[in-house]
Amino acid sequence: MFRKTRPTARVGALALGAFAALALVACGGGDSNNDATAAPTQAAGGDATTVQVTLGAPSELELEAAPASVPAGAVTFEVENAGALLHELVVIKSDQAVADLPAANAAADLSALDVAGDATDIQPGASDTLKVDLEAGTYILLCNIPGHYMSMNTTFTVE
Ligand SMILES: [Cu+2]
Repeated sequence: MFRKTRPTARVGALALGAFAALALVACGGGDSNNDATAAPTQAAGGDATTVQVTLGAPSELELEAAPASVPAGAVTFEVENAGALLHELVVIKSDQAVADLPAANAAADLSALDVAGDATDIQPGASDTLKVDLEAGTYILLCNIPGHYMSMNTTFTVE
């Protein structure tokens, strides 16, 4: 039972030899590290731009986004709640000052605003992903948990 026969061992050795030969060809065929420098160009071809959004840090009622400006098109917001409270991300197309946004119950009145997308109910320590298609314009990213948006906001530009 389970006797290793020489033919099997020989096939294995041949396979290893072929693999090694392929690896050598791959290494000699070109510097694969060059692919990394080509990535930004590929992004223009349709891949979504990624924006990192941090909620609840460096202090609880703060919202940070990087980059703050992206090209129009598909945008993926990777949202992390680094705070101790429930937070959320709402993407609003508006060139108003945050203080001038229509408000209700200590929150922005989203029914009166142009909301491009949101990622709600993000628990402390949790993350969420929001994918939206954004046209050029000025946006406000904010957390609309009652009492939060006046300090948890940032301006975001789509060019
Ligand atoms: Cu919040």
